[in-house]
Amino acid sequence: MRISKFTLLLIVFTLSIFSSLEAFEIQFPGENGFFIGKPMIYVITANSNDDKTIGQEGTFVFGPDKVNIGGAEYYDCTFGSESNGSHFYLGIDYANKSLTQKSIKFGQTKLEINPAVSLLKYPLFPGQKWSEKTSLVAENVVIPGLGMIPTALRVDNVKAETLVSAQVISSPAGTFNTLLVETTYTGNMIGIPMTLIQRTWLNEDNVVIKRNFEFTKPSKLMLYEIVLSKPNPNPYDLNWDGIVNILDLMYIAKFFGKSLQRTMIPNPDMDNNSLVDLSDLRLVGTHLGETYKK
Ligand SMILES: [Ca+2]
Ligand SMILES: [Ca+2]
Repeated sequence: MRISKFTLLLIVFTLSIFSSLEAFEIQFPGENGFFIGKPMIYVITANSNDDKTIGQEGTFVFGPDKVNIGGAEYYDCTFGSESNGSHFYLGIDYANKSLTQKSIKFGQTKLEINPAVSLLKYPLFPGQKWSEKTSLVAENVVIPGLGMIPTALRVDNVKAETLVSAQVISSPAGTFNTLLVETTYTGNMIGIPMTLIQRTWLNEDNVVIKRNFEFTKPSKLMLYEIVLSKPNPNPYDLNWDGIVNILDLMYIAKFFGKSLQRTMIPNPDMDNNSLVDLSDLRLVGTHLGETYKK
């Protein structure tokens, strides 16, 4: 009897350790935490507008340029590949510790969100949810096989419901513990029920590992999906200042001897053997002096 009680306690204790490892929280990172102006490299895994872009790598940059929309300032966040460009107009709301989404442009297609919705609301943790009302106006919508719709599509009384959950996901950049932030937009578009889901997977350092947009109604259609392709935007420039020098070696030294449980961004484990050691230092050492476009 005693032993079984003890065993039970041990199981509960072990489970509580595991669940606390699983359930991490992302705090409001402030302006710097959005890596403003730092390029991140993603690969396009879905694009209903142009499937030729699938497999292409592109660069996402959060700002630094800002635009004024309806009296409020938003960062002009861009994603560009060889033949495709998109803009996301995102605002940092310091008062409410959130990131707001105002407008999106995929090629010629424009989507206005009025009022702006909370894309991310900090702290983020599994089980957190929020709900907002908004309206959507889509211009120059292209339907595959049909071409461009000549009039703007307006969807009023849109319900935007967000749910946060924990997920471990793999991308070409590595394997990450992530929080999946999933927003379901539901409304009626010219009398037809519409559901659009926007998903963002963030790692513990507030870096987007994967993002997609999918229509589940009126029909299932993955509009767009990008996945993080590299943990270091420029391979040997670990502090992202455009040059490989002593500062990059110092970044590796900070983690020297450590075995990494997950991929870090930037990643000091240059040869991806899960251990930060001399061979990682050597790899950066052989590229000293190299410069990258900022
Ligand atoms: Ca550097
Ligand atoms: Ca290594």
